[in-house]
Amino acid sequence: QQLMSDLRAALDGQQFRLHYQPKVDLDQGRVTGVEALLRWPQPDGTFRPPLDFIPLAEETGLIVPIGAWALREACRQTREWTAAGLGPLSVAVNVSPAQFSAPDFTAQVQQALRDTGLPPQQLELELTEGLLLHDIPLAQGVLTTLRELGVQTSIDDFGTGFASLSYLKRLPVSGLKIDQSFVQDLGAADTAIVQAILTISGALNLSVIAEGVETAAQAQHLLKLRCSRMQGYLFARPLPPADLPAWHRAWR
Ligand code: G
Ligand code: G
Ligand code: MN
Ligand code: NA
Repeated sequence: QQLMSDLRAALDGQQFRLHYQPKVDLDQGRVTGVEALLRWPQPDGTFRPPLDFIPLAEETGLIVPIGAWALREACRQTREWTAAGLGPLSVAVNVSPAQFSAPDFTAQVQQALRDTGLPPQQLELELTEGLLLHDIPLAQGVLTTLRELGVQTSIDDFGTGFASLSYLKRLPVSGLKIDQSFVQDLGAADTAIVQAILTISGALNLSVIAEGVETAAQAQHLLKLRCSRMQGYLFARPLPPADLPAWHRAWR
């Protein structure tokens, strides 16, 4: 199929890029890190959106080498920023199910850290509920190894999957990302859900960040609920790496 051979060619030709979306802590008034998001530049100057090709890449297994490239590149770029004095900055990399279940996944993570010199504490891996619940014993093993390495892990799009809260105590993750759907309106039901997530996170000692914050009103509301870590268009869109240092210096 055409898309698949295009993907393979893009990988071989090192055409993929990463953009980086900042994460901020409004209490601390600082940038805590960035999330790396895969971009596929097209000849006409546009970017083909990840949702267009990640599902097929996942199906065909191509996501494994693409993901390995993204992991290494994100570590390399963040180490470079740190060396340039732009820190301390953590980088979050999205991990797909096929990547996570590969037997050598933790070895890959270790290798990327070793090769780039990025301290493990500066790397975070974003995992989805579905990925974690698909094979809980496997997830427990991988998460435990990552924790021993000092790598942070978070559950992405939290609240949209089918994770029973009881699984949270069996999965050694370091944080949760509140899905943007709960942030959009923050009506009575959403507020209650966000409060519940914050309460359980406090009890389990998990970090929490709200995603998809687009307006000052949403940010105010989240602050009132005592959620001070946020990510979203209000602060910055995913940025090409060349634009991050200037954005970082300008942000207060
Ligand atoms: O910017 P946005 O359109 O970037 O991302 C769309 C979706 O693609 C999100 O669910 C995001 O988690 C996923 N995604 C972005 N980059 C990567 C990546 O490097 N690996 C994987 N597995 N998913 C990614
Ligand atoms: O699945 P994941 O949470 O990794 O994907 C994040 C997705 O959300 C990316 O496509 C990213 O570009 C997008 N995104 C980031 N901030 C905002 C925002 O404030 N509003 C909206 N609508 N999307 C956002
Ligand atoms: Mn994510
Ligand atoms: Na998310």
